[in-house]
Amino acid sequence: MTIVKSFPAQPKALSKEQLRQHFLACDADHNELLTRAELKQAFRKLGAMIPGFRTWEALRCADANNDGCVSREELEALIDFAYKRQYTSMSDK
Ligand SMILES: [Ca+2]
Ligand SMILES: [Ca+2]
Repeated sequence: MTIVKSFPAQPKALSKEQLRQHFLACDADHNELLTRAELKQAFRKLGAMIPGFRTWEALRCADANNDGCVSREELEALIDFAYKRQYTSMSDK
């Protein structure tokens, strides 16, 4: 039996809790709503290749009342959406 050693340099995907903290931190004006612009910034920091497209996808998935923003009630769906994409960093690049 071969045991595959875990590769230490392999980045670990962010947990849902980390993603929650990240999205809350990206609510720049603290109005408890993540606007399209705030979401785009959030996905850019997560290292998304095309943040604008991810934002569009995320809103389609999480924006239940179609107001173009993610509210606190809709945040869980947004976290699920981001979690499935296995983002590994919250860099400021
Ligand atoms: Ca906001
Ligand atoms: Ca909404």
